[in-house]
Amino acid sequence: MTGITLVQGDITHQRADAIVNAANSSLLGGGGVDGAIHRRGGPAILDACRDLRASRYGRGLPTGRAVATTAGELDARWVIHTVGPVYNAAGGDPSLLASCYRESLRVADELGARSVAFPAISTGVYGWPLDDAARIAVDAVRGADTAVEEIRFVLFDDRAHEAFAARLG
Ligand code: AR6
Repeated sequence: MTGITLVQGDITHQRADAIVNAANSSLLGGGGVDGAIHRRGGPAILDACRDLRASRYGRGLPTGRAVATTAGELDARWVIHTVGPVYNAAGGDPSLLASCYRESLRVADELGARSVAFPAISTGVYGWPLDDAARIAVDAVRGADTAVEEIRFVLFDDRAHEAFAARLG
């Protein structure tokens, strides 16, 4: 049985087996949650990301995919990096956003992670409207076939928390 929980706060202060990062294809850091994870997790995460760029993901991590590294100094065993789709004037591809959640859970299953903390992928710099992103995220994790026991959405601000709470009912 998978339980879905919701908390408001900074994901870098969470304890979980795996913490998901809303990264970009370069895997080499950025702003938002990505910047916060690298800052608090320390240089081991960036080192592991550089190794991935030098091996499996020479051209970067494609949108909708996920890959794990050490969690460095975070209170977690792994960071699972995933790349959300950008939302622009033409909209965005919801199947790619759903894929971020599904692929992250697939990687979590491979690792044997029991608890996974997710941020609201694509809802910051990448511009995805919160209510729609919350619907896609909740539907994706509810529909996932996973052995993860706790899926925790960690929402940074009131608006995001309300949007996810409304979807979870
Ligand atoms: N804990 C939890 N949620 C957070 C935190 C935090 N510490 N910081 C921000 N958020 P974003 P994206 C929320 O922009 O839209 C980066 O530069 C934030 O309020 O982090 O997927 C990457 O390198 C928002 O609701 O990710 C990429 O280039 C959500 O996390 C790009 O941004 C996602 O916002 C990815 O954009």
